[in-house]
Amino acid sequence: MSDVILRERRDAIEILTVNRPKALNALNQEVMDTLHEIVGELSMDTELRAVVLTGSGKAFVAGADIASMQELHPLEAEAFAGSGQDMGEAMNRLQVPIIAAVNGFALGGGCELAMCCDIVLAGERALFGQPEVKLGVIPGFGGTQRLIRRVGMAKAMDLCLTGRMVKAAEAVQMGIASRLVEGDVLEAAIETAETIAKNGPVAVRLAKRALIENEDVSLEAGLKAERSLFALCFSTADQREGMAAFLGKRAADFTGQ
Ligand code: DAK
Repeated sequence: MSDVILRERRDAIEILTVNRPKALNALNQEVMDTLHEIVGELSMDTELRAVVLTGSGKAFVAGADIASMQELHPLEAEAFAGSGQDMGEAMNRLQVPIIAAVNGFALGGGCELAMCCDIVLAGERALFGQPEVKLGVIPGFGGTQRLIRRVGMAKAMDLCLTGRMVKAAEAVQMGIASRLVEGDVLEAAIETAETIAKNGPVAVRLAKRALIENEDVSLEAGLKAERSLFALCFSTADQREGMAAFLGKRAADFTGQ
């Protein structure tokens, strides 16, 4: 089994660590294929409640692997970008939330990978950026598109055209990251995952779906989808348990049914 992604299970939470610290966890084909495969495996895991994604050493992920991209033919580059984009879509389709613990550099493909996560926690040493133009290329794993949606055109242009890095506080203020964490960002991500794991499992999955699947639709279509997913909650034991527990002034014991 490849060790480019380390896996640790803590009850209902899976912790994934991109593990190529000598190359600042740069994404080569092996990392992307392994991550994609793991996400596929996790999609069948009914006990899973949340995933945490982080990097070994001083980087989250410092981008796509420049050494393995250097000699790409345009069609190979298209396939490489395609596999990165597919991996991102698989992360979005995973029903449970993925929390990025950004412990250091999140550049290029690393920033794009963080933006494929549902919650992005930025540690004090986190640095985000899309420096591809410095290498004579543009973001290829969805960076331009996900940035526009997260931060708007003006800021997306600034980041993609200058290639400058932004620190955690600015990344939060821009909307790339959800929250700045002082102290151990991985522990904060695990705590966030544990908080999510205590909530109604079906509701968490449906809330992620309501947000992800309707980002690009009209308000009217999004509200319609939300109504249907809200109604679906009322077919679950979790809804009955959650409301009964509240009214009975006790903690809910959700079964994920
Ligand atoms: N790829 C490969 N190796 C990398 C790397 C990367 N992205 N980033 C760092 N490394 C390696 C360095 O080469 C160095 O290796 P050794 O020399 O020790 O063998 C080691 O990691 C440590 O890096 P440094 O010595 O440079 O460490 P520093 O602390 O001094 O600097 C840094 C850290 C993050 C500022 C610096 O390493 C850096 O600027 N790295 C490159 C960051 C970057 O440009 N990232 C974006 C990569 S481009 C597309 C598909 C995808 C993409 C684009 C198009 N299509 C096909 C359309 C995506 C592109 C990218 O992500």
